[in-house]
Amino acid sequence: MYSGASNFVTTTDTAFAVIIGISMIFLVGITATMLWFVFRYNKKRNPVATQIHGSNTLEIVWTVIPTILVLVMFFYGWSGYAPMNRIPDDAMKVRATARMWSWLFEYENGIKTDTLYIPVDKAVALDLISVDVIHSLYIPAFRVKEDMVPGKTNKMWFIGQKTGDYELFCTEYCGLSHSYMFTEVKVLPQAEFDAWYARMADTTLQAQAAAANPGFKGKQLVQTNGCVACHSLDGNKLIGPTFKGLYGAEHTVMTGNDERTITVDDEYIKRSIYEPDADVTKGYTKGMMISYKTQLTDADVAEIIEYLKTIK
Ligand code: HEC
Ligand SMILES: [Cu+2]
Repeated sequence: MYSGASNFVTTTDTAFAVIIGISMIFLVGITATMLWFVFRYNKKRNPVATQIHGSNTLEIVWTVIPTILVLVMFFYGWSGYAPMNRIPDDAMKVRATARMWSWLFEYENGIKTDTLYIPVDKAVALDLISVDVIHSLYIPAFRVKEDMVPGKTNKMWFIGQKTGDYELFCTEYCGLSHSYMFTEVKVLPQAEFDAWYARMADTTLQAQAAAANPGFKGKQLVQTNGCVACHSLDGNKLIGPTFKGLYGAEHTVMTGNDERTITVDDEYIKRSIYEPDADVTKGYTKGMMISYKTQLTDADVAEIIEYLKTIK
């Protein structure tokens, strides 16, 4: 509690402390009264019950005190919640996209990542997009959480006040691999963030890295498009077949109602990405993978193929 990781920690934790405090007073008070009554008014000690009819004082007391307590809780809740809806004008904008089952963060200069990098002590505003079902973005350490609803752009903002890595995950049960929807927020010192931001946007640097490592660009595409939520790189079977050793492997697939054996080559991979349901790999479910026709160009697919060749 009160870690100060974001600007909303103190108000949220205070609201919780107040509510828990009031609840504890009632828990202890009511339990003690009950025990006292069992002792004082049992049949042996108090054989004849007393009937009480009406008491204005009592009624006023049990109306006014709870009303005040509820208003106190409301006050702390509201004063913590209201600022969450007032996004500062100078906030850095990031578009956060959720899909089954991964995250994508897009910055104003076009950078795309699967991890949220932010500078310390700077307001960051997220546009929350979902491309399929309802997800919910939650950063526990920052005390922020907001649903991501298809067709609607919800917003969220915060200031990361301490450098470090924090968990970010989906809290809306969104299907089979919901538990894979986690990533990190990396809060960096401003200078380090600026360096990262410039490096990621530097096309010459990116091109050099790509030339030095075959599959470099494809690897980025596979990460930012969330393929690894369903396809492992280490041979494990997830929702889809593993990418390990995929290129050149012989697979049995269902094409319509026909079973046939194919060799995984460029053409097959391209077809699998653009029309996943055309050939369904045996042992896997049709309709799980969406078509990436509108999201990945032919050039992107070629990069992905280069990358898949490297995972042996
Ligand atoms: C929601 C889960 C999911 C995501 C995300 C996903 N896939 Fe798939 N993928 C599957 C499933 C399930 C299959 C097997 C059934 C089929 O062929 O449609 C599959 C099949 C494939 C195949 C054929 C594999 C084989 O062994 O025959 C390739 C290639 C492929 N996916 C590539 C990708 C790429 C590249 C991405 C990211 C751009 C991606 N997938 C994203 C679930 C997913
Ligand atoms: Cu989700």
